[in-house]
Amino acid sequence: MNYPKIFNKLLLFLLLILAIQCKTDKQNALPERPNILFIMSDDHAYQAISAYSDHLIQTPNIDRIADEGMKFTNACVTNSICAPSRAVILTGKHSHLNGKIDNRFPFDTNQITFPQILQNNGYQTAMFGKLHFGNSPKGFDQFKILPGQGTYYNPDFITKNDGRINIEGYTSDLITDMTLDWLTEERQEDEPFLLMYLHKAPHREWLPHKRHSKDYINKTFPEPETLFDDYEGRGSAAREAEMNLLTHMNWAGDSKIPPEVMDELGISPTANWDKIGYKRSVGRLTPGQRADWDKIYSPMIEEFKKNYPNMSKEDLMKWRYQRYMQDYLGSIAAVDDGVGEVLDYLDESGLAENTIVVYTSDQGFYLGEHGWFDKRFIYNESFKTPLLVRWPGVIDPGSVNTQMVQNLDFAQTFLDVAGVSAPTDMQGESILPLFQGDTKNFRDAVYYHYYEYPAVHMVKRHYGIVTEDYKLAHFYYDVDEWELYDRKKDLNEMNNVYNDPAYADIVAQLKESLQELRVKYKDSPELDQMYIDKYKEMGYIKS
Ligand code: SGN
Ligand code: CA
Repeated sequence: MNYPKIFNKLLLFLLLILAIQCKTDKQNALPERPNILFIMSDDHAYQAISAYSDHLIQTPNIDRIADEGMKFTNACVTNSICAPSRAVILTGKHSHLNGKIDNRFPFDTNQITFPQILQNNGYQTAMFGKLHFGNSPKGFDQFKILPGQGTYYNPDFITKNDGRINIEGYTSDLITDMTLDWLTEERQEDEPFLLMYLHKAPHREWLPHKRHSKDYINKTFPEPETLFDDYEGRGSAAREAEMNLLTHMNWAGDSKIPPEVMDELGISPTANWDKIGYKRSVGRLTPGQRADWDKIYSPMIEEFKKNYPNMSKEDLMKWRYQRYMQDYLGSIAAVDDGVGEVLDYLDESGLAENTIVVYTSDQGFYLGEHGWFDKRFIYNESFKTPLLVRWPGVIDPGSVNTQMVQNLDFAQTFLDVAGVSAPTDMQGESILPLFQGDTKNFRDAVYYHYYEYPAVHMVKRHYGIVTEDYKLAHFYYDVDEWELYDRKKDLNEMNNVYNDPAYADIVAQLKESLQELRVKYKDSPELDQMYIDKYKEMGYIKS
């Protein structure tokens, strides 16, 4: 049919209006007061989530959140260590302001946290699993938390209603069960919820459940390119850190060589808590659990006894890497199972539609990169952290965001999605616009500051600035060293180009921006010194 041209134009115009309308509808019509399921594991490296990289492990359930939601590839923390990260998440403030600069300083419980605000605004709140500090988290209608680091088997829990209890079983499964029980038995139909489901795994000492260890103990994993890094391209902090798989990982506590076998082979402990670590973890098993454990671990120990006398340093490093991966990845498998069960429950109960699901870790972790385990550094594996978010109808399935989001942003993001205004002294930025695909006007640089030194693993104090392209860090206290990495050209951060004249302009610009960030976030040389002085007061360092 031949319409006059004016009709075609009119039709085009109407279609255009309709398209614009649909887009604004999607941006405006946010579901009101959605539920928030915040899942966090402890020390879960993004390298060990198949949505990020499938060379080590398949995590099909965690991947569902990425497939049905958004994967953040540049999510990072402000201070790569457990308790400080959690304090940043709860308060929405950097460590130097919330005061929990390291694992040892107390957390000031008079501070306002986002769960308290949500609770005051009609959210039902619950927390299960590892918090790491305190024994009565404020702002929760219900909680069962592990004391301190918690244990892998037969854990104690500090509970809101029944004091301290002990439960027999595998901790990751128990935390999942508590979470599911709360959803089925205690959740109020007429209130939105904030549910914090916090795994202890895969934190050291990496004890998998037997349903996983029986397979993982026989697997062989690809080695990272930098397993034998000599740190030549970096500064003294990398050389002096005590995180090396060969020289600092515990033989008994971590590699699960029983103390008496160490003695038999003449292996010296790598630290004075090496053998204690084994007694504390494997020593906790019930006789039945221990029999299952021995059945699975004995062949590995026998094989090692046979081979050890002829192993070179290089062989030992490779062996320790495999042993580490078998237990570390094996203990992630139960986390993935648990996430699957909880996601299934959300589907079956119809809650999935109106629930934001977040999966993250308190920081990243080294899986043999640069020869290391542990975290702490501003370098990628520890500075970055996994972040996957699903929100049906708001976040497009399978989307990817590369922006510099931080654990500092959770508090304001959750308050924003709940329609509650955040206290003005919170320091993050809501990432809600990023969920909706609006990537403009978001920060392009983040601030980082690590303090716990001298202490276990001996990672020197440092602060720095990170953009999508560069990373500039200043190591201080017992050194005064700067490092610059070109994040696009040097993916493994092997070459400190701080003194390369080609980067002189970049260094100057970044130093200026770093100073601006220090001022913006209210950090300063005076605060740096104050926290050093506090270490002296507490006897952590000698004056
Ligand atoms: C323990 C671990 C360390 C780890 C810290 C902090 N040693 O001290 O390896 O860095 O916790 O971890 S262990 O032999 O006791 O396992 S954090 O995740 O809590 O920050
Ligand atoms: Ca941790």
